[in-house]
Amino acid sequence: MRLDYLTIFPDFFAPLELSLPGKAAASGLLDFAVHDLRDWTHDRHRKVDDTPYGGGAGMVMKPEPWGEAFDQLLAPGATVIFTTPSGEPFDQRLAEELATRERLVFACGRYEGIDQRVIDHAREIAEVREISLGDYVLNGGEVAALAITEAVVRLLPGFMGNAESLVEESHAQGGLLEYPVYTKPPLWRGHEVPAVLRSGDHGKVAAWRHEQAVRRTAERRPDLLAPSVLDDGTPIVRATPGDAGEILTLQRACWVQEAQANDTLDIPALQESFDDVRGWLGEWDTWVVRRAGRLVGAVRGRLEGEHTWDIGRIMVAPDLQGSGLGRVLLEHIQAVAPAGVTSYVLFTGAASARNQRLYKKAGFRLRTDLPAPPHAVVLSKRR
Ligand code: JD8
Repeated sequence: MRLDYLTIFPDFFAPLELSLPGKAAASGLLDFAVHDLRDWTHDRHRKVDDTPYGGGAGMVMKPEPWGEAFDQLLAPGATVIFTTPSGEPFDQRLAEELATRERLVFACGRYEGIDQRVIDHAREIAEVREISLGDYVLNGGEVAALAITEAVVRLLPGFMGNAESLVEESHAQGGLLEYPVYTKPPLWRGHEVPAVLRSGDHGKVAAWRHEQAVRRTAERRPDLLAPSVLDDGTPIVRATPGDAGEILTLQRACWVQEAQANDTLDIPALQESFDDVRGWLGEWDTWVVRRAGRLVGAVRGRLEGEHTWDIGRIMVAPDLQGSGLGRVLLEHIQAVAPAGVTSYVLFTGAASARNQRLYKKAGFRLRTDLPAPPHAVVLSKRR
């Protein structure tokens, strides 16, 4: 990847000299250059700004120096990034997209901004992205260019020591915030490292980390938990303890049908009490769907070991069965499985033909080699 920076403050990019070269040179993955915009002025004052048409405070950057700089710098296939407070929000998904480009040219403005014709002109000759680092006002585009550079370059293959860690990160895969991390000593200033992390039980550690990540995200960034929605816009949201009663009611309604289909009442979901439901709501990632306030669907998932996502209790109100809600709940619970999950497992009634059709259509396969609860069959699917 080739990176070019156009700015009236080239020294702003000195940090690149620190962070990039070693790795870049070593891997041949990257080269970069910083350019002083004033190099494309021809007057003795090297003027890059002028007063705004239409009046108002401050100065605007003149178009001519940019035009001449682009004439020299913009080779075919280049992507020009104008960092601007009025740009599209920068996030991990955009970083992953920009990491696929061969050449990025950062146009870093100052003053009140750059003459709009520079952006319009650039769009005629190259891919242009106007990107904002965040909803706050900086004095120029350089800081944003540096931040975008770090977020993009670290995604380049061979750049990060262990690519695996990229998968687990916050915001990667539209995911959860980081779980808390600890290192030695086990006790520090009266603060202990959580015992589960020193248990050696990888399954329990993975489950604790996922539960912590979910809790943090719900507390700090509920927007990241934005529900996926049904075709009619109905959201699938995380269940709360307050949903326990309705979940119990829906569960009983749904498993009466399972009991009829499998000719047995010996089904845990049918036997559970209100407290049982409240109990497992704290252990499973549970999602619900409400229509006109009525809880009409639910599903749960949790880690079994390190890499298996245990799916269960897919419930759809009897009057809505056949509407596709079950399929959407099954897709959703797969989608929200943690990054490290490599397979899904679930079980249903041995005589529950409709459920088994739904799961097989979704790519699950019967697993006669795995132990199944009484009157049930197990199905699994690789992620
Ligand atoms: C480029 C000039 C300053 C902005 C008048 C203050 C990005 N997330 C972000 N916040 N601010 C910027 C940014 C600010 C810039 C320039 C980016 C060029 N300014 C201007 C408009 C109001 N002054 C940014 N990315």
